[in-house]
Amino acid sequence: MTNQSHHRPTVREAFIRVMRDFGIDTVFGNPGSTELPMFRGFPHDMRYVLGLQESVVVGMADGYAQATGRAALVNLHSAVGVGHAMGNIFTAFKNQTPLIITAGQQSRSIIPFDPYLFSSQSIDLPKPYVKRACEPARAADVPLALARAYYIAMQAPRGPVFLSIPADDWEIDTDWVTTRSVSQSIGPDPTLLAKLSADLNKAKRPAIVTGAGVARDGAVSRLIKLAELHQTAVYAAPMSARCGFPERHPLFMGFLPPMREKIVSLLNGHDLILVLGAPAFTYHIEGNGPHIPPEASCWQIVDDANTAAWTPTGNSIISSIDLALDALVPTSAPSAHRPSPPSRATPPEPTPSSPMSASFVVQQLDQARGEYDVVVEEAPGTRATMQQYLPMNGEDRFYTMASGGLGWGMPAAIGIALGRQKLGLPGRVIGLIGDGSSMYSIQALYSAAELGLPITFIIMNNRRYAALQEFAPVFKYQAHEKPVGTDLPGIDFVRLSEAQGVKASRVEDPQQLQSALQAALQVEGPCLLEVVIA
Ligand SMILES: Cc1ncc(C[n+]2csc(CCOP(=O)(O)OP(=O)(O)O)c2C)c(N)n1
Ligand SMILES: [Mg+2]
Repeated sequence: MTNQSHHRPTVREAFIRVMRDFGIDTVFGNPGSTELPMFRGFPHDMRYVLGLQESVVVGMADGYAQATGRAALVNLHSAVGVGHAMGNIFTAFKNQTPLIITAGQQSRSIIPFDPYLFSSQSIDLPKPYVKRACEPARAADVPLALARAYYIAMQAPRGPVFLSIPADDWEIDTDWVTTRSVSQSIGPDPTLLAKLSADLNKAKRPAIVTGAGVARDGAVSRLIKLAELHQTAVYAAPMSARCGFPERHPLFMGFLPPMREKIVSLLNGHDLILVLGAPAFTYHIEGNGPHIPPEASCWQIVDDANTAAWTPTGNSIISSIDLALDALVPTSAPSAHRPSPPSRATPPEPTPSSPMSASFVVQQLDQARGEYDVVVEEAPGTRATMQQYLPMNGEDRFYTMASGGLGWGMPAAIGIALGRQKLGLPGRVIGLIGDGSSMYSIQALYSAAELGLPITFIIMNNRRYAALQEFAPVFKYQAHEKPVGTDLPGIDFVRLSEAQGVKASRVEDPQQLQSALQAALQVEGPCLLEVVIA
């Protein structure tokens, strides 16, 4: 991996060579004065992907990093750019997406005079939602800091790393950096794993709860093997951001909600619960009592030591999921015959109505979509409907955000499409986005048009924040009492889209939905379909 030249390089030259050594040929950014020196003489074989607001920049980079499995490089403008980006930096942290986020800083020579655009506490600003934040003490150390940022971003648990770079650093002489192989995965403790294996072999009715970590580690086919060997029921972890098991598999039992009592009742009857690549459990509302059925024991495998530490019950093994399953599958020998778990009930067939129901739209989308298409979802009120009518088929077919922060889905769809294009993967990206959610980073459409990627944005337009209205009774709202600030009438998504260069149409009539969906899935580049629902 090392490269040597005879002259002493500038910081810029050494930085770009570190990027090349790591295979980074794309920069996601929104530039300002303090970043201009970084990009002077920008290499012709590298690509700068412009986002018109920093939430878009980070969301695109997150999708790209997830699709390619490699850290993506982001460039932001000083404190203001980091501020705009912060919501999606939080999301990247929760998604465990490897990002190297660079931000320009004012020139070192004028920092004593609190200059315009100076970020006075540059490294504190993105904390605590980055794994490391650094402004190198010397200009010459910037390329070395980039290499360290890459290793940290890629180490389990993966996540964003922040690097603040003063504008006058780029021309300084430095030395070439020798990049190295640094391990990224964590292997399981063999003693604990043997104990888990023995417990699992003895269990009478085990269940597996699968989270985003399974897909992140490319371990879905290993998990299928383990589940089939043990005839375990498989549930998706609450709020899982990826598809950790094919949802039409006979062992798939459905989705756990983020509510303690409901999880306990759904898992009731299982004597061992093995949670893979997920917190046990992510809650959204208050709950009481036990976290798992009283007669069950719990095992967890996660790559995040912090999550393992707060888990309230059972034993946790800190490990990458692929390595843990590689060790667990060969020792699988269930001691008792286990009957196959009962198959899931099929949901009722939705009927066309005017206005259309979300379930009818999602079921029609299931019929229209292609075999290799990928769904990126950010439509909170449609999530449960999607889980019923739009089953996903494995680790690179479904993405949402793990954080709960809206404004990620539109740009992430673009980054995922770009990453899939780089890997030469087939299929379109379908962005299933709520009307409210889309507006947090609607400028993403401009980037989609610029890049000409095969993406179909489907805006589920119910003219409101339905999820919040539906959540209101949890906080003791009466049936007739609507929370303030939750209606969004009058947004014209067709014009918003066309104004940014993305073809768009609207459908209200259930009879026209199927043909509208098919047309929107066949457009050459990006397009948007506004679907008016009840
Ligand atoms: C950044 C951010 N701000 C506010 C919220 C709170 N929030 C959760 S769901 C929701 C409504 C989303 O509306 P929409 O996308 O139209 O989906 P719907 O609920 O109507 O299906 C809001 C505002 C959030 N999760 N993230
Ligand atoms: Mg809505």
